[in-house]
Amino acid sequence: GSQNSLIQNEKMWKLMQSYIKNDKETIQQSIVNHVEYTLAKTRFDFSIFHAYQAISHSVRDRLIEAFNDTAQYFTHHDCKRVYYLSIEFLMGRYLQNALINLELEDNYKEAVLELGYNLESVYEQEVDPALGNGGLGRLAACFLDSMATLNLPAWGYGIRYSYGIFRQLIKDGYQYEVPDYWLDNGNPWEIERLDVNYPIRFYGYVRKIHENGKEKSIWEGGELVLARAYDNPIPGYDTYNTINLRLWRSLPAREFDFNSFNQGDYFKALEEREKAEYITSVLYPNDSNYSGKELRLKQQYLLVCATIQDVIRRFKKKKRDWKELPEKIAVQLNDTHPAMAIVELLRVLIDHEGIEIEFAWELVYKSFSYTNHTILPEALEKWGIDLLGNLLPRHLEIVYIINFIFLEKVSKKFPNDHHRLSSLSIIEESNPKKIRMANLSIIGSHAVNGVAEIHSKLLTTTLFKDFYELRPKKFQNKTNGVTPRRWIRCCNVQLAQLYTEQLGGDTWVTDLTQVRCLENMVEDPDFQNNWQRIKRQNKEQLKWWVKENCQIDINIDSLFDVQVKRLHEYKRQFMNILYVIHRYLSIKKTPADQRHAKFLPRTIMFGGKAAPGYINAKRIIKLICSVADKVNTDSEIGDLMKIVYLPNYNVSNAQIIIPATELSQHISTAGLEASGTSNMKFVMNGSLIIGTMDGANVEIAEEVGKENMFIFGALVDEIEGLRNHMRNTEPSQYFPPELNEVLQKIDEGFFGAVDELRELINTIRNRNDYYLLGADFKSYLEAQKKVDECYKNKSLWTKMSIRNAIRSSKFSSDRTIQQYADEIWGVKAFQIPNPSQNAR
Ligand code: GP0
Repeated sequence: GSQNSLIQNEKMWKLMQSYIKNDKETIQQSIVNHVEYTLAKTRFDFSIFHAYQAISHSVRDRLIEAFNDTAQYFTHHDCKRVYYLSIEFLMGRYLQNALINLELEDNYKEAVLELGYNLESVYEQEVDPALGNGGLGRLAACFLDSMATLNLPAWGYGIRYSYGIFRQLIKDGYQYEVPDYWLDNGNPWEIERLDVNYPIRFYGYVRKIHENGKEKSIWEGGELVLARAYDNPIPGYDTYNTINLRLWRSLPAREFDFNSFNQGDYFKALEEREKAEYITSVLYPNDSNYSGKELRLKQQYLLVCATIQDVIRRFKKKKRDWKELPEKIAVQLNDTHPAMAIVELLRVLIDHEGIEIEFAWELVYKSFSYTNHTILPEALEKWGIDLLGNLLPRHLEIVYIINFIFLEKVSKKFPNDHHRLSSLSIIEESNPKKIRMANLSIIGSHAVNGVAEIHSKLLTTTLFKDFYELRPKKFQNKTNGVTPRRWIRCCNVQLAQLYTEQLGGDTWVTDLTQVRCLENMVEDPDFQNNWQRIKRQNKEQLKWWVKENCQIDINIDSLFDVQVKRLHEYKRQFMNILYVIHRYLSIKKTPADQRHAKFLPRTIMFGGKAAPGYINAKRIIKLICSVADKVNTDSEIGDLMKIVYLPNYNVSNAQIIIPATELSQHISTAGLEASGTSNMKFVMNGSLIIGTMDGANVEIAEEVGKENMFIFGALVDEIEGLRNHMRNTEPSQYFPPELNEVLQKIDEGFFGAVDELRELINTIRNRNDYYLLGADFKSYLEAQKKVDECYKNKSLWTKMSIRNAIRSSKFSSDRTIQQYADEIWGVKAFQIPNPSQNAR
């Protein structure tokens, strides 16, 4: 009865320690208790790994109280919510980030030290959760941090893969892929929701019935699996708000298939059930590349179907009219991977809730918005209708209906314009026909955005031109950003300290524009010295990392030159290594006694994973490693030049690499890198950029000034002309002589591995230099020359470095997310009260 539960409630309040205290003793007690009661280890003898586990559990306790209160607060205020749907979340390690956001790092440091461990070493115990490929997945992670920090009622939804992106080993210059079973030692950062399970159907058929003169569709048969929720608390900074990343895992459905069990083949029947677990086993390791596998579509639909059920359940908790749906929810699609959510929501509204299709459609597109992350044709998702219709028969029907209604409207506005109609259609009239997920996403959304000015512009003038002409107001730009919590405060503690000292407080962590005030320190010799000291210490740290992981000694006084990102031809790591070869040959041609006068020592570092099936990307790795072998063992070169392949580039080693970098390379063919986000991280950490006018580089140049960067290469408007020229000209005739010389050396077998390296250089020699290395090489050489000139002048370089960092505030993901909130989602902040003021 109600009285009973009231009494119970009162007792509960008394029992609950609301907000555990955070003094040193309480922290130590909670750690030691977890050693004993959670890990069942003795508190008198536990390893550093157990220390990590116990510490994480004690942090988890603190996260959970804020997490529960935040959820309750949002429900109580019935706020409009944002759902960020992404097939990838590249979170990186949690412990340090959680402590910093909870502002508990110092307390834990002290507490843990007295228990015999150094907190920094404890951080190293954590696996790197890598449920993403690269930029797109890491963007989603930065966005969660900003949404929590900005107190937005937001949740992320994704997939809890058992295997994240593979671990990369480099052996004899080749990439090997090792499975990343990251859950081996459990995961203290997640909360398994045994009670949150949704059924997911695949295959089957659609049965039509007639009710009150209307046709109704019933999707039945096929196979059922369950999606189970795993919640990952995401704390904001300088707020108690802690939001949620809900990840789905597939499990066998509880309903027995009595038939197969009764057929007597008990083991066969169990085997069938076990298959369900496989759906969310592995993250697809292709970056910016569509592979068209059925299992991938199953993953996408599982994410979408479970999420929509969860969203609708939450919406229905309160009795209200369906017309309120777009006022209560905003669903953001991170690329087209979760785009079936549009069809799924529509299906539920018409088939289950009995809503008229026109009205249901209005609710859907008002609720959805879509972010595009690339214009590369090979990345655009197009599902064959056979595959899609087989797995999701009702969805295919609905896609046809949406398309029909849409094209009707278009042909009224543009009569007899067949070209336009076929480019706007969701169906590509190829053989077999295909569903274009981008078209579906645009039609089903009220807002579509690119991720940098230049990219958004290209969307409206090329890829989505016809859609733009139809609905210009739908198209927006939201320039990407990165979180200053992880990418300054966590990874560059010294720089953060310097900022805090100079600005008299740490509010810059949530308002990065404040660091612009340091403009007047650029000329200050003390400040410059501090700046150089910090960079040097970060370089020292990377030197040790390289020693340990690559067995190479690098020269701390050399220029640290870094290109770390997924291997892709459009990113042109190939052009970088071709330049490195040229530099090497030039040193060799110079008389030994003049070399040190003519060349500045450089350490050139590469890092990044190649998709397992991407042959040219793997050949580029081989070339880099072959050149590294040659150069690093050449006694004439000494420490004038070292080349390093940093293995297994991931979030946690990015946190070491980026703060130590002095020059970073972002050299994609103009128009092809949608934004780039590591460029922002590098600039924030005082690295200079050598780069093309592409993606966010363009806006970085606007902010920090072109004179503080090394910009080179063809502009986006010149690309088409250059490509035509390339196709019509003998390469050796327009390639600069420096490039021809380098290619010839490779061709001669100077770096070994002749056969495969020849295949690689032929990709640019046979009039198919699609990414225009030949056209940009000359200006790349010139930009490199300027780099050397500037680096010679230490104080000039330092000033440029400072200017880059303090003018980078635009690229905080707080700015990005505030724009999404205001201009796309229409959501407001709801901050939970400080619990110390919270009279319960
Ligand atoms: C774009 F299409 N990106 C895709 C994809 O499948 N995966 C992916 O990571 C990236 C872009 O290449 C980017 O330019 C961009 O900044 C990022 O998405 C986030 O918008 C660099 O990683």
